[in-house]
Amino acid sequence: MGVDASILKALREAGDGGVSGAELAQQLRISRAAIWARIEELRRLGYEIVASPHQGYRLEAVPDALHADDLLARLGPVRSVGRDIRVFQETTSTNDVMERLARDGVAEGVVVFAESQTRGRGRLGRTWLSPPNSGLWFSVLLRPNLRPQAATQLTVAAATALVRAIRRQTGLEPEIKWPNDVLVGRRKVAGVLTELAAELDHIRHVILGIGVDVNLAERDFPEGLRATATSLYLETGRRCSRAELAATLLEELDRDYQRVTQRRFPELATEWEGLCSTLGRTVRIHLGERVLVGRAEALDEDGALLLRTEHGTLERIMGGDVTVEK
Ligand code: BT5
Repeated sequence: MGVDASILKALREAGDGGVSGAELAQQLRISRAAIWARIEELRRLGYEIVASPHQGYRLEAVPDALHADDLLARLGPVRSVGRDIRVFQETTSTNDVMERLARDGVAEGVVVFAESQTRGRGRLGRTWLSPPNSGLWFSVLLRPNLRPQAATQLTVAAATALVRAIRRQTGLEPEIKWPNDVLVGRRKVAGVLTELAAELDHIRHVILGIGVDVNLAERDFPEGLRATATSLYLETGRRCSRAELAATLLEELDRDYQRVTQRRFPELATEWEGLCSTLGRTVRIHLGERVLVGRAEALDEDGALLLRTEHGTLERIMGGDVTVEK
């Protein structure tokens, strides 16, 4: 952990009691002058750090911005996801940035956030709305030892982690719409884009792109999305700390990723099935030109949806667009 992350962590742990410059200097093994210089820099970034002769430094308020050091300081112990965090003010798409890092051979677990995306995307080249400073738009690089067909397990992991993190931070009860949507009150609040680089028999890397509408107001959504999309702010009436949610989300994602890599997918699938509003319903699935109608029955061991068609056959579905009929 870097110096700024360690300072923020110590300030947070000290709470109202504060922590003296001398204590910080001793903990971090740098001079008090160096601590003071870093505190000045953090203040410049918008952290309100008050200094008093008796209590030392106290963290009064944090900016509503994403900072890599702050996110690292908030994060509990993680095995892979979030070991390395990078934040950009603006990118085309965080998945593009990650693709370049992946090709450069960066280790798995790195996370790239952007405050805004100019070409955020969904599946099949669709557009993902990503206005500045109001959502979480990020990508995670994974290098699992899995067959390419099992990559859907990671979308399942991401959706489940999203539900738990949103629940922990807001008390809302989101639902999963297979394969990659997280809904609150039937409106989409988050989506997952899983991009894969693979050989025939093994995955080279997976980029999990995750978008969460956190503090978007009604006016932030274009007319065409207002009926189908929502934000955590619109659902709770309260602004949510993006940094806090991001840290929670990375912790939950790390946990579910371990379940996938340690071959504990059945456990994850059971949790997912309890959260998924698509199961047990009659659905229409558009797979390019093909349309299938049937009952969504369960997930198989790769994370594919098992659909009992109107003709009684069982089909394994890996992707596609779902409309719930009844
Ligand atoms: C998704 O695609 O739901 C995947 C979204 C993944 C976004 C993240 S953000 C970080 C990373 N970098 C990227 O460039 N992408 C990932 P799909 O199931 O195809 O849904 C796309 C559809 O959702 C669009 O056609 C719109 O109808 C709707 N939509 C677009 N922006 C939205 C938003 N912010 N909130 C809710 N719905 C949205």
